[in-house]
Amino acid sequence: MDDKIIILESLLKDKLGEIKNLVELDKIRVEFLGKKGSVTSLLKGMKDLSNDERKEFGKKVNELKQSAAKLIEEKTAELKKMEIEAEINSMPKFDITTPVDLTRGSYHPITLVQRQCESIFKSMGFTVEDYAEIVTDYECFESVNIPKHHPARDMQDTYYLENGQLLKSQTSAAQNAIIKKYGKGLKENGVPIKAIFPGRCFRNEATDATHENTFFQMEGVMVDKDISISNLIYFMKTMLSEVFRKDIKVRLRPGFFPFVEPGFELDINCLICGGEGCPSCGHSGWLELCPCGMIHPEVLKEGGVDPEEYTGFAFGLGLTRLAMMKYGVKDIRDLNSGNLKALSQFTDDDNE
Ligand code: FA5
Repeated sequence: MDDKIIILESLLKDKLGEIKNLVELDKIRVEFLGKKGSVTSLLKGMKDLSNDERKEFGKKVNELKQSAAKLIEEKTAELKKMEIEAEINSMPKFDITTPVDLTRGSYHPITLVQRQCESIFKSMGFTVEDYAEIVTDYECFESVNIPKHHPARDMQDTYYLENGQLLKSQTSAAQNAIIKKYGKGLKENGVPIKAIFPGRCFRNEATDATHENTFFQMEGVMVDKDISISNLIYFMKTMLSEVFRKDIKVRLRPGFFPFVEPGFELDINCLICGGEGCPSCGHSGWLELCPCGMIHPEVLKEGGVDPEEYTGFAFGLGLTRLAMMKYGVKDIRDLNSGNLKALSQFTDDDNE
């Protein structure tokens, strides 16, 4: 009987030396220590032994059980350690000393034209203002002379939140706040209101080569005594000649916006087709770029400025379309595509 104990112990050691993983180890555990395992079955042969022999043999079988359990426990720890090391070795290596590729980042073309326009207007004494993207109905429409149910709202369907707020459909949503903010300085110190406010706009409309549901505009306002259409035209001309640095054809035609009177559409001759007509300009040869006009007296009044004493102009430049024209991007949707290969080819040479 003792021989059987010695043989089993050496067999267990041999098998433990060969196995490579925890699944195999578990099979061996069951084979030796399970209810029907070899160690347990040793006890079955004890019935033929005398009392003293049975006592002695039972003690030895228990010792074998304990030593087998210990050997299996040690093997379990060894195999777990090996598995963790193998997992670590299979992970991609991160080398903190690898040099950073500084050439990767680049400014988005819309950021480039926005910065350029900001610097042009700053050099002409305008401040640059930031404004919210989520606004109230009052800010976006009512404060700029578009009361509830006014048909002009149909041209600017947008996205509404459950609390009644909305994603601004035009940067004109900031006009009232800007006029209020700087109106005090105008009245008390005679400092003209001169501000631009670029921002992201949203419209619930079908997209095509010149229309996106998310796009950028840059609004500008100037209010002072004796501001006229001549001032408006001067600033528009200066802005366009600085942005393009070459002669470009523009046209000014009447346009209706409830917050200006008179109102104009300023169109740019399509720089993609040279005015011949193509999908980028809706085959008309012209692209609506920067509607503008003289601020409506009601809008000045709503901002706390007396329209009898002061006048002003406002414009709403389509920054995304400006980026299209400046960089020759044929389809506006490419600008929101996130395609880094396409978007990283533009430089900020103009923003020195
Ligand atoms: C307006 O949004 C007026 N708030 C502009 C304005 C401001 C007029 C101040 C007078 C005084 P309009 O909806 O036309 O107007 O948009 C202005 C410009 O934003 C357009 O000429 C165009 O360049 C750009 N734009 C409008 N809708 C889209 C669109 N879906 N995708 C890309 N650009 C757009």
